[in-house]
Amino acid sequence: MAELQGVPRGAGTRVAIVMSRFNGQVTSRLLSGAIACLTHHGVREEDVDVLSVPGAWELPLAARLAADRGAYAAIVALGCVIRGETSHFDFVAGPAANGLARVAEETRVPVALGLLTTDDLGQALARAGGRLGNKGWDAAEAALEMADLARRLRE
Ligand code: INI
Repeated sequence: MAELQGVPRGAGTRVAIVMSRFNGQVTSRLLSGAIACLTHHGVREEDVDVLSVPGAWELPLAARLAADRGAYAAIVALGCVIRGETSHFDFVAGPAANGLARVAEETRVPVALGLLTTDDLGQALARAGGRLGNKGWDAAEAALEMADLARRLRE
């Protein structure tokens, strides 16, 4: 029996981060966490491209455009949808998450979900470098692990 698990190896790994500017005080912190994680694991700064989009709704298309370039081993998607701020939370958050999953499945480029969906700003900040960690870091680490798993399975 073979057990395969990727490890977050950054050296030589090209990564795209797609980040939404909506709720920017949260997403900028997710971005800092993601970049800190990539650097921690040895990803070179010149191997990271950050694609900035208006809101979470735009994340799947940006991820698809990035995946279609064929240049990135993984994509990290960062965003923040706050229920209290929108009556169309469900129209944005669900499709964004589902769309990102579809991009990963259809292109086979791992897409990590660093999309916060919270009831209020406090919950979001707690997960963006606050007392509950930084989901940007977590997403970046998952992206590197999945990139490595994909690499191993191709070998
Ligand atoms: N986009 C978000 O990323 N978070 C939100 O909380 C949000 N709210 O509250 O509406 C949001 N809306 C914008 C949406 O993602 C698109 O950018 C916009 O509809 C233009 O297509």
